[in-house]
Amino acid sequence: MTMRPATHTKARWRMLAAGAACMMAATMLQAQDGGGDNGPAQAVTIPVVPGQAVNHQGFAVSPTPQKMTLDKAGRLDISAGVKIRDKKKKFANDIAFLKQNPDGPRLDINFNPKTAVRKGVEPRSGAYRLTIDKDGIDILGYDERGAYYALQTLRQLAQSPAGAGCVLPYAQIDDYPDLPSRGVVEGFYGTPWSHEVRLSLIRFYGENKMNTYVYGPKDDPYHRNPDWRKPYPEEEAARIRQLVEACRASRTDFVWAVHPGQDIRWDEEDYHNLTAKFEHMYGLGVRAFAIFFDDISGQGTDPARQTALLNRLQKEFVKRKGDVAPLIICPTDYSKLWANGGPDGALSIYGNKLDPEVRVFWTGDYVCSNLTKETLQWVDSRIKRPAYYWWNFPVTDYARNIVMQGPAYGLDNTLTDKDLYGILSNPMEYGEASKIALYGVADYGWNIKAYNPMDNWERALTLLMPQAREAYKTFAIHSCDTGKGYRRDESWNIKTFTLADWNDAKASALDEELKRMRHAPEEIRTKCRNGELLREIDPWLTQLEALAQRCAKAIDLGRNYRTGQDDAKFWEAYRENLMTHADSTAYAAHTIGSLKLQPFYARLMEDMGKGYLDRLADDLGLSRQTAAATDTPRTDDLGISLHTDHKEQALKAFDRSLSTLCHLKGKLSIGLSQKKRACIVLAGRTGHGAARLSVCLMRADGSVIAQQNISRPYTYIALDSETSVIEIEGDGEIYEIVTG
Ligand code: LOG
Repeated sequence: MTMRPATHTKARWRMLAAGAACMMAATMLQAQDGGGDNGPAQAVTIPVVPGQAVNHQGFAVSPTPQKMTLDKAGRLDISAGVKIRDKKKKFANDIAFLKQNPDGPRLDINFNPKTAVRKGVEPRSGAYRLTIDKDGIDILGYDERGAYYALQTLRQLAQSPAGAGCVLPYAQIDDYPDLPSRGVVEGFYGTPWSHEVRLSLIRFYGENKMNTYVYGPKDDPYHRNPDWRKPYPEEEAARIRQLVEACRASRTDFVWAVHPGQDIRWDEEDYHNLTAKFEHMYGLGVRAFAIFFDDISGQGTDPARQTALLNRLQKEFVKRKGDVAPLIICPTDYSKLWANGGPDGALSIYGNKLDPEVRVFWTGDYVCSNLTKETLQWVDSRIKRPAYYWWNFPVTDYARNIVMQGPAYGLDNTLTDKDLYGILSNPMEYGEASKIALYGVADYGWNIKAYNPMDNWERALTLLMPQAREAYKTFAIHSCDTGKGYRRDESWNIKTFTLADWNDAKASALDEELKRMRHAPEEIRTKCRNGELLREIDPWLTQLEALAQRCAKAIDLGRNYRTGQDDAKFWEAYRENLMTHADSTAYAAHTIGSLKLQPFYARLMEDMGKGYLDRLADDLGLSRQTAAATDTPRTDDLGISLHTDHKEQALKAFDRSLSTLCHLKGKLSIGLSQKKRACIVLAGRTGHGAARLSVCLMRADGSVIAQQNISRPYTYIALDSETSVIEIEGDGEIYEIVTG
């Protein structure tokens, strides 16, 4: 697995965190940034998700059509089948969802740019008109893709809840995409998608009218250094051929990307290597190519050389072949963060010299950022063409502990194809789990003004897990934020609180959601029929349940705490609800609910812990701890002396903070320089189970007064006036020892 140089990544996070602040929505919420690469925690602003769920009356079409008139009074029943006339004989493989019946209502499928335009269909690839009335169904595409998209719309209507049994409303749908290109760039670091996942995604692209799939996984050695010059071995080559064929069936352009920049030599030999590789890919059926120069250093970054290479390839390869699409370039300056905006910068060089047909990728003001008018104006004026937006969402190669299930938002609703040529999402290495986000990107790129992120997300949940839709929603709503970098709203359905503003109604409301969270994993595991999706999200489901458990227990503890009764019972339950080292490690690897729920748990536990220690101190007549919990206590102030090989460790048992503890293995001798009435030991566990500790009280001359095992996590030891040494021995954690 390849990684970027650490310095690069570090610099990026600082900027990414800042980037999240410049977003568009009016309502913002505050969060503590995790600090990225251990940087200082800082407050960041996260915009809330715009839009809201809409009632589609049982007929939802994806992406949202430009113009759709449904007349639900009229119904065309096609349950007994339709008589299909596929005029151009292109759609035999696309009508499996329909029953055929020579006596049924007719379905005419045709496409032709001239006829279509004459009849008012928008003159662009993918446009169509779909008419359903008493005489039957008419599909007229501007091109083959348009007719194919009309079939997707028809399929969605027929499969909609209100169309179940194939009773269709009369309809006229005049539809076309806003942006020429919509789709996916498999351009992340990490394990590339499996062949099966790629095929499943390619079907998904077609079904949702995405027309572009750029193949450029950073960890495919034949895409990048070291092996970009070599042809794919036979097996891989056969798989690429299958992907190309699958894309053809989905009317999706398969674009093969090469990433030669890290070790390219600007000489004839490497030019020949590149064209030889292109020829090899052409032989596998590839008809569209991209060249990536992102994340490289050295001579490959030279924009004049890059420009000359692409221009020459346009002339000598693309044009000469005749059936190859214009090239796409990913600049080294792909983000405003470090792009040289001056007249001699890469972007201006492209603007002035690069063949105007070549498309230029752009990720925005930051590596992962929102799509804004400003960023496009900035880049477009330099590259002298509408940029091709590479959206680094929902990619998580910079936050691999996250599975992003939130809405696709942060996309300006006023843009047009004059501003950008297309939008491609760079997804997660979890292909099935990326579909939620892709469903949004497809919708946005098709109908920008109408794009409603929240409604789109709600529809995606229904589409992707119809058998356990609500459970999936419960999982997804708490799996949105990254914790660092490109921050996303999360858990917007709940209100958390602190011990200080405890409110029984809020506690019960939160309890309800926690109950749903506890049950969601089992429901998803038993009902979801997409095995691969299940496999991808499984570790996060486990964490969802664990997080819900500890939050619910923290609330229970809160109720208990507020009664102020039974210190021993409280500590036992409290200790049980602390995360063990193993818990924390598992949670760090598969993080969920990091924006609101985990902080809620942590804060509530910490506040209760502090309050509880204060209470114990009060009981023993001690002053409350006012110093910061992290300050190392001074034994003189405590009126004790410590005799142990590990004094630093031992002091953690006296710092009046439950967030630090002492792992005792051996003996700890506490000399009492002042007389004490009692001693309370708050014990934890060993690595394996209950702590095994014993205590011995001694006089100044070393004679033993009493000896006992510490059998409970909470142990109260009464001291008589002769006690001058308390000796604790054994194996276990000691959170705190309070003497007074
Ligand atoms: C890479 C991309 C990576 C993404 C998110 C581009 C053009 N290139 O910083 O491969 O998945 O960031 O980490 C990138 O975005 N570089």
